[in-house]
Parts: sequence; structure tokens; C-alpha cells
Amino acid sequence: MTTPDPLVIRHLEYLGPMATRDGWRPEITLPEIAFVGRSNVGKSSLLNTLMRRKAFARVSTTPGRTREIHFFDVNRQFVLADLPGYGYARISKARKAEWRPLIEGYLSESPTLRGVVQLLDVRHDPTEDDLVMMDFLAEVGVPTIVAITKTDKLKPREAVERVQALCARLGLDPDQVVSFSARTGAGRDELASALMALLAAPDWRLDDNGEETEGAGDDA
Ligand SMILES: Nc1nc2c(ncn2[C@@H]2O[C@H](COP(=O)(O)OP(=O)(O)O)[C@@H](O)[C@H]2O)c(=O)[nH]1
Ligand SMILES: [Mg+2]
Repeated sequence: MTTPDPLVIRHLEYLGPMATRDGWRPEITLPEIAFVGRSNVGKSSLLNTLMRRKAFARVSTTPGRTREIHFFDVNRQFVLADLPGYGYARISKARKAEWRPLIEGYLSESPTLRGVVQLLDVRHDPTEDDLVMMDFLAEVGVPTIVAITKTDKLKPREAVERVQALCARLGLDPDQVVSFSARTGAGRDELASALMALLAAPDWRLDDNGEETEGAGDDA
């Protein structure tokens, strides 16, 4: 028996890049899911596997375009936002000063953002940049899924132990964590299901009465 694919890709369209905090972004029509992670964590590979395309995330690796947010329409159902990889030591302080407002501005201001997928490499402890991003997302209050990438690089039992250790260390709920391998495709459908759940959940920015909450994510 095969289970149905939770995310069959019928339509996938590149919408364009957002280059500055106040720059172009797609029209606000569909809910958005953003993907964040440090450079080399496996984000492009994960997106290609998720979308079942060989090189769908290629646009974001074109020289000069790696510091932009790239938007894609998926099935006219949601917008996928591919954020620039962070934590590149090679990037000068001046460049960092440019794109940090872009990333943080987008994440805190996009009115249609329904969830964020943060990627962590199963083999490495979270970096300072990973922890800063995690804290920032918690402060914003946006629902977050953590995808643990490259699980095929460890023996299955080691991978399970590493994921458990990461959850314990970061205080993550196992429900919000997906183990993933672009190499084997493990975790692809689980991640797709988690995205569908984010899209189906009530807007986290609205309270029970459908009113916008003041400073969502702040302690009451
Ligand atoms: N073994 C293995 N390698 C991976 C996996 N995902 C990515 N990689 C490798 O990790 C490197 C960085 O991947 P990429 O997707 O470009 O990372 P990005 O910089 O976050 O977009 C590449 O050499 C990939 O082939 C995975 O699931 N398993
Ligand atoms: Mg990439």
C-alpha cells in the first residue's frame, strides 16, 4: 500500500527576488512558508527534493543573487520564500549589515508568513548564527519547523541519537522536527505534511476572534 503524496507539485513558478527590506516582493495573495539555514546546510538540495525537481532552487545560487530572497508560487496554493544562507565567514561586515535587515525585516513584517522551516545539519552543533536565528524566530512568534539535514551521512542509529540530542539541547518539541535526507529522500513526505499542517492552521498573527494580536510572540 502506498500513502498518497501530501504535496503533489502541479505548478511551480519563480516569482522574483526581494533584494532590500523595502524592495519588491510578490503581491500579498497566498500564504508564505520561508526556508532558512546557514550556507551549505543543504537548503537547495532539500528544496529540490521537496519540489521533486532537479535544479529548482538554482536561481538562488547564481552569482550575485545569493543575497536575495527568492519567491516561488507552488500550486497557486502557497508562496515558498528561499532566504539567503547565513553565516558565511567570507562575507564582509558591510554585506552582513545589508542583508540582516532584509532577512529580519522580511520575517517580522511579511503579513502572509505562515511558517518557517529552519535547517540544521545533523552532524554539527548549532552555530552562533543558528541560535541567533532560532531566538529571532521565537521572538517573532512564527510557527517553526526544524529540518535536520543530511541524515544519510550518519549510521541510522547515530542519526536518531543526534536528532534526539539536538532536540534536547534546543528545547524542541519532537513534533516540530523532521529528519531529512536529500540523498535518500527520507523525510520528504513528512516535511510536506508538516507544511500542509502549517498552511491549514489558523493564522498565528490572529487571535481567536480573528483580530490581529499586539506584538505576537511577546509574553502576555
Ligand atoms: N549526503 C548528503 N549530502 C547532501 C545532502 N544535502 C545536501 N548535501 C550536500 O551538501 C552540500 C551543500 O548542499 P546545498 O544544497 O547546495 O546547500 P545550501 O548551501 O544550503 O543550499 C552539497 O555538496 C550537497 O551535495 C544530503 O541530504 N545528503
Ligand atoms: Mg543553496
